[in-house]
Amino acid sequence: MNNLSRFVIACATYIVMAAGLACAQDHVIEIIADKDSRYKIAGQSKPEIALKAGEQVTLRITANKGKTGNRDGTVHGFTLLRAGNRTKVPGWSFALLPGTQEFHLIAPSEPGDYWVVCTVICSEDHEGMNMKLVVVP
Ligand SMILES: [Cu+2]
Repeated sequence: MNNLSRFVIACATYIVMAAGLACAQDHVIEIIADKDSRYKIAGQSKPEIALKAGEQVTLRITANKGKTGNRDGTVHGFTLLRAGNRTKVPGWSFALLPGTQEFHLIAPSEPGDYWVVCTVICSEDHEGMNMKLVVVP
């Protein structure tokens, strides 16, 4: 093998590794907080999020106004609770305005079951606006 081909292979290896790294750090989840007071994820009949403990994740949430909303313009909420004791996970509570917003987050470090709940009275079906989130080791 000559030097040039060694160089080409080294470059190709580097590019593949860099691309892999970029993908690993760019876990994007698209969520709709919809007008019928339900969270939705494209391709899933029941919305559920799976994250690796401590991973970087981007939530891209599109909120569509239901029948009611808060006076400050927020139409839905998104708050993460630990399933066991219903306590809030710090840094995981958002007020959603109509339209699309992105949140750059770190997944909880503790594996287990979590619940996302809406915190804005968005319609008479608001109580049912939740979704499971699972953190795996
Ligand atoms: Cu709600």
